[in-house]
Amino acid sequence: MERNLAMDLVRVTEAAALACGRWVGKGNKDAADEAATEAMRRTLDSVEFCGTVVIGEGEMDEAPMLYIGEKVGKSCGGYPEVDIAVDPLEGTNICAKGKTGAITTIALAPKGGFLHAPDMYMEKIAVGPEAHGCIDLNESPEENLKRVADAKNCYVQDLTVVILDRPRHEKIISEVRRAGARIHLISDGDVAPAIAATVCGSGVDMLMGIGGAPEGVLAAAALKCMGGDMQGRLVFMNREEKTRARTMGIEDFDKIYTAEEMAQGDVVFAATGVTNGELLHGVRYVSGGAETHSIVMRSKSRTVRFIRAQHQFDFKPVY
Ligand code: VTB
Ligand code: MG
Ligand code: MG
Repeated sequence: MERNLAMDLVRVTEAAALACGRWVGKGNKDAADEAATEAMRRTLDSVEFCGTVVIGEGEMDEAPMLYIGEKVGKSCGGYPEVDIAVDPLEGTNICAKGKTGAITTIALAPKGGFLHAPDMYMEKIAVGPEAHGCIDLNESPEENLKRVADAKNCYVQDLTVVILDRPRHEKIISEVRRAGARIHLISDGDVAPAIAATVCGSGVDMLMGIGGAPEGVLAAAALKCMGGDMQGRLVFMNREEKTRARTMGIEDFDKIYTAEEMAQGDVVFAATGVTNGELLHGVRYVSGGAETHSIVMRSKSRTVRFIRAQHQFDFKPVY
């Protein structure tokens, strides 16, 4: 994978954001998700690689597009073989309600690079480069906060932790509060805040709590490119989930995965904002077109690009 596919991938997330941007606030999360998925699927086929979706919209029988195992990309003759992880619209509810933090996202790894995370929960902790090596899912929130504050040379009271606002997080929320840190409770969408934790000045220092496992792998790809640190541990709700995980090659159910273990090799990550968030601006409509704001990066070079693009609808395929 000598070619840098980053620019190709950001065009894919831009197209998805422009497509679902039309559905912001319209109360229809499925239509928004479908629009993003369709645009992503269509634009992926113009990219010169031979991709296989390993994290996607579900199994073939439940997802018409970008299902696990689906081949994407221009063709397989001579192009690099890669694995693809997508969440065409991360934060479907956010988009439907016009709230903050929805993004479109994709990541790419050499064949076999991504943890094949089933659609289940994952406990996560993520921080930026300054606190690399300081986090441990086996430690209490208080201990993790202390270590991160030390590493960042700041007070625990001044750290901001993003946590999904869910009853399952009651304990972690009260522990973080007891430790004295600030919390930003979000309704959905924990990929963008994990990445925001690695961006100096974003206002986010840490992500903690339980969210989707596929999204955990996407976040891991991004954090690896940015030198951030992340740990994830699968959370099994029942026996079926364990059976399913086993069929996907997961043997140690208690394993704590590092970002490096979830996204191995030379990975590329791209995301575009759909609604405004701590990491990215949402799609903004202007005279004759729209503006998008994206982040795109590659682990090999650790180059992180923020891209503001102006799209003229008269000169583009219809979105
Ligand atoms: C969602 C979604 C997040 O985790 O909350 C999901 O908004 C799982 O949590 O972005 P619930 O089942 O409680 O909704 C994420 O998908 C991402 O990890
Ligand atoms: Mg999705
Ligand atoms: Mg999602």
